[in-house]
Amino acid sequence: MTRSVHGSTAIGELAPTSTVSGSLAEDVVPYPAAFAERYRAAGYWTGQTFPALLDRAVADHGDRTAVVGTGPSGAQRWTYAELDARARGLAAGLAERGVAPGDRVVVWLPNVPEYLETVFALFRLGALPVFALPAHRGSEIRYFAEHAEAVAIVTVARHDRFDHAAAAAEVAAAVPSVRHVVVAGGGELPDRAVTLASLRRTPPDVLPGDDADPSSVAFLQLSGGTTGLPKLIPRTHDDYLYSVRASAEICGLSRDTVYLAALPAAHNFTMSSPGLLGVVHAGGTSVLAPAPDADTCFALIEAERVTLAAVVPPLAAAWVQAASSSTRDLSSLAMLQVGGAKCAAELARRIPAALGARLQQVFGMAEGLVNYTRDDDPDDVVEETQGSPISPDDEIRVVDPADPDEREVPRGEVGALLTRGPYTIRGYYRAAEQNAEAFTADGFYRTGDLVRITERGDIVVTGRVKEQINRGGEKIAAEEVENHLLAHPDVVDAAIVGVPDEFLGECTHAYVIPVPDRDAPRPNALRRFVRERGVAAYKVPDTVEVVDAFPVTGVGKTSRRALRTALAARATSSQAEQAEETHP
Ligand code: AMP
Ligand code: DBH
Repeated sequence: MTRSVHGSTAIGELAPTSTVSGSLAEDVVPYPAAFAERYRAAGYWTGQTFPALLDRAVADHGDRTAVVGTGPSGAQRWTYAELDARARGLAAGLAERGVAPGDRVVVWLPNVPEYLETVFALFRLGALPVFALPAHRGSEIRYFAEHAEAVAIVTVARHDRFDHAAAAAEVAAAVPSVRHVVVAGGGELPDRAVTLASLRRTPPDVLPGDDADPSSVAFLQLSGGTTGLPKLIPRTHDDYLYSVRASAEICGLSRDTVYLAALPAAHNFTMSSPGLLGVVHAGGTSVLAPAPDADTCFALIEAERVTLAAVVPPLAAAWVQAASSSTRDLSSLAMLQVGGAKCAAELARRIPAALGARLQQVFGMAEGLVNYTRDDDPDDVVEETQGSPISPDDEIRVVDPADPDEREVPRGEVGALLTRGPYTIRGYYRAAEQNAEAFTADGFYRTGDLVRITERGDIVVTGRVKEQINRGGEKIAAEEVENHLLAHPDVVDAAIVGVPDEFLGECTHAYVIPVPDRDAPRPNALRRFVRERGVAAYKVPDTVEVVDAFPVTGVGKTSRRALRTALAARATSSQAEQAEETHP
């Protein structure tokens, strides 16, 4: 008998069923039964779980190096067997502290080997990691902890001149569900925090996560978001591991792969496209870069004979530049993946010669759909498109964004991208209201991206319809930053827009309307105000301008489009002025 995982839910019906395990049932929109059956029948969903993924790596490659990196206790190099032993030991210690299957745990770690230890410990326990980025600060961590009712936060002491442990302890004091702060590494710990090492116990042979339901949610990933606060993305074992295995195959991973994690480990790109988990699937080695700069990463590529690395476009540009004067041996690097934001064709063309590596463009999203250019694609496709989907069952619709009925545009024309498929979520976590906007009635995710499809079937990203700024691959929801500015007592209104930037692709500009008859706040003071509210540095507006009024739309809403147009016009005219100065 097959396991009845999605009960009798009809296609398109969004009501959750009781079949998603544990307390998550009301919080998650499951795949409708007919789709789940189809994805199983097609062989995409195999019933594999995260603990089983590691089991297989240990069985097949136990003595091979799984992870290389520098953690709080120095340089580390662990085999698959060692990684698993650590993860089991930590799982046992967390269980002893009362962390139970289904519990949510915020993982707030930089690129240290303990990241993998922690993530697999939580999988072994059946607890759900909530993936925060190292750049996040107190206000974001607090929101994740509150929204997911997390029971613990796992972090480091000081990193990047910031005391993560102290910030985590503050969140724990403010959020009643958070009972534990676990710190990888030693040093002075805040009250209530314990070290990760002190938790390790002799594990039992079987841990609760070892028989997890493969259709249940395994973790919560973050969305860059378009609304006031980032949304949490529930991913199941079945759907995510399908995307990982298929990505590993598309990218030709093997046990000889040495993958450099240059971007944050918790980023969906680094984790799964094919990323750290693809490497575990293939039995290869992951090298965790403590920082993404060319000096750090080129040294690691040389020392570890790295074959594959993944970066965002501004980083690719910096590496291309640095390569011309670097004496490092980069000859092992066979492929550089570029994704997270649009890679300009000029940059794409320079990569192979500058780095001696093939380029792969990757257009993905934590919600699901991932597109790759393929190894046998012609050069112009690799340079000028963002590739094609992983799965034959990724459904793509390109629709007229102005049409309330969302009718498809003719092939080749630009439209808004909607998608549905075997590893794309059907809804955000605990977000009924946002789900009504972000998903169609028949379960397509509205990506917010503007794309066109080439004759050959490749996707070209041309822009977006969502209120989000892509600052070199780091996504910023305009509304979230506006809300921080609005908290300032001298501000009556604020609007954030993206402005073109040569290096980052886009940076942020804030328009602020001050309270009348008071001294207008200074731009730098407003930037500091936002930073001191405890948000990731990349969200602090790059520039701030105090104005009397915004343009408004017909219905009286602030028109970000009009603000962008005004800003673009000003940039063009000032460039024209500069051009006149240099070429009279
Ligand atoms: P998130 O939903 O926060 O995971 O961010 C995913 C978004 O990043 C996509 O919807 C795109 O807007 C953007 N993105 C990712 N990769 C690319 C790429 N290669 N080219 C253009 N945009 C990209
Ligand atoms: O930007 C992204 O979110 C992203 C980019 C490349 C992603 O989630 C992915 C690959 O899986």
